[in-house]
Amino acid sequence: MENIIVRNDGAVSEITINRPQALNALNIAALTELRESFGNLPQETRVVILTGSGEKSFVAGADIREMKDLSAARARELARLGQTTFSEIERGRHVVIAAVNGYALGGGCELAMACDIRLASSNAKFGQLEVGLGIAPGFGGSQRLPRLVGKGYAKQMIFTGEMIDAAEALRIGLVNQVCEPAELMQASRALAGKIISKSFSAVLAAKEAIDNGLNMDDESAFRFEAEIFGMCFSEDDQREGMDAFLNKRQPGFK
Ligand code: DAK
Repeated sequence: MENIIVRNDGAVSEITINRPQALNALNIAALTELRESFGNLPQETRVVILTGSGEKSFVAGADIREMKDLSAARARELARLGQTTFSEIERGRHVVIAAVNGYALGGGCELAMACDIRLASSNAKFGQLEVGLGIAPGFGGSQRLPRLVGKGYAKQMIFTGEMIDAAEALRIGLVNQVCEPAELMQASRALAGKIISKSFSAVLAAKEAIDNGLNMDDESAFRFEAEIFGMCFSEDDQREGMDAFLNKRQPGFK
């Protein structure tokens, strides 16, 4: 692949968007490869750490040079490709940690928001800059940002097109943690390590309950949670986890 680097290490895979000449902006080729790289992860991958190459940028948005001359039909195609790729990342059977190592702008901010958890380096900058280019967010930003930070702040970010820094992103709940740039990958790997030490079937069940439940009314969401909870009892990990606790030993999950 030309624009994406994949490194697999047991249950953890690292996917790096690698277009440093354009601050890792996503063109159609990079988006297509990104989709393929998630689709082709090895069976044993449980957690994916997604980052950008270099120390300056995670993803500086969709590739403006490529987008500029798109016809309306190609723009719709691009939007569908971006939306499908991001939805597959969000709904896939992996936990995805965005290690935001610099600019996360436009489509880059939207990509980070499609991940399950976001860690940021202290030099990271976030923004939905689209209105300055004469467009509205097209890769899910108008939907995911208000769900993460609330409608008021999301509207402020989208309507002004201003960037916010990592400290502000932490304050409003857009990121989970801020680290020194040199420690970002180490912190992401440590978090991945904690997740893979637990029952993965239970982690995925919880992911499904959280993601689907957020789009339901309370009554339906609680019923859905009960369904998911019940399904855990048909997994070996439930018996193993509880037996290990009662016998004062460490669980050996599947
Ligand atoms: N696209 C293409 N090239 C980019 C780029 C981008 N988004 N961002 C940076 N680059 C390129 C620059 O053109 C420059 O290339 P050369 O001139 O060296 O050839 C190189 O990366 C280095 O950038 P700068 O020289 O500008 O670096 P600075 O440190 O001075 O500034 C910056 C860094 C991140 C502040 C600046 O590059 C910048 O403002 N970049 C643009 C950020 C931006 O506006 N991003 C949001 C893009 S809008 C949709 C589909 C998708 C979307 C919406 C709708 N539909 C189809 C419905 C998504 C939209 C977006 O993501």
